[in-house]
Amino acid sequence: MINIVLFGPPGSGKGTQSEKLIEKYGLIHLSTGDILRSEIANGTVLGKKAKAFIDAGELVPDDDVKAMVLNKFDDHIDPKGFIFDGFPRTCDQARFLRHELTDRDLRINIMITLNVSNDELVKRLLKRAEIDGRADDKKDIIEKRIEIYQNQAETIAGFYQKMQKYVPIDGVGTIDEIFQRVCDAVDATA
Ligand code: B4P
Repeated sequence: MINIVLFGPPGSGKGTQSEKLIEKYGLIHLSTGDILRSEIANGTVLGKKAKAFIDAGELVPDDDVKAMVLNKFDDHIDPKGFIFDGFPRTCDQARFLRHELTDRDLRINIMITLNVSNDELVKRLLKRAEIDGRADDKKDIIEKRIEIYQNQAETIAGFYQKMQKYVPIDGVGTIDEIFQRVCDAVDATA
């Protein structure tokens, strides 16, 4: 069983690399961003609450995200493992994940951080905005999301460094080049 945390700033390619990892390793994809967007599309109570935070480039409150993860988690205790994409994003979420995994006799094998320069992130997300029209992919909101990420990044990296699970990866290059780097890191944990 492999459990992977995929971390990185907005637009670093977490979702993109997750799709390829799922295909290769047969893992369950747990993307808090995707779940939140689906809650919004379905007009649920959580979706209505989350929309205001996401559109403003802010993080959705920890308690809402944790409850949502717990639901998804218990639906799929898959022997092959999980990709936690965009989760945890705060220290509270990181502690919660460790606690819930330990309770189930599971653990994180590796935490991968995709490193990409701010200029490249803005460029990618503005390009995505042209295709997807996501409300949070506007220049000022993107900059705010990057700033929020940077405020949390060191603490989260430190959390996984202490557990000897932290692996930073250069997130610039072709999607396949980055995927090869990610796979090398994952395979090295096996
Ligand atoms: P997320 O859905 O996690 O998305 P993201 O950070 O915007 O993007 P990601 O890194 O997945 O980039 P992608 O592969 O799409 O978060 C959205 C919002 O939800 C957050 O701001 C927050 O409000 C909320 N949220 C989510 N999780 C939360 C949590 N745990 N707690 C609280 N709030 C939470 O790539 C971006 C673009 O780049 C794509 O267009 C892609 O095609 C392109 N791209 C990818 N790799 C590339 C490459 N190598 N070269 C060029 N372009 C590339």
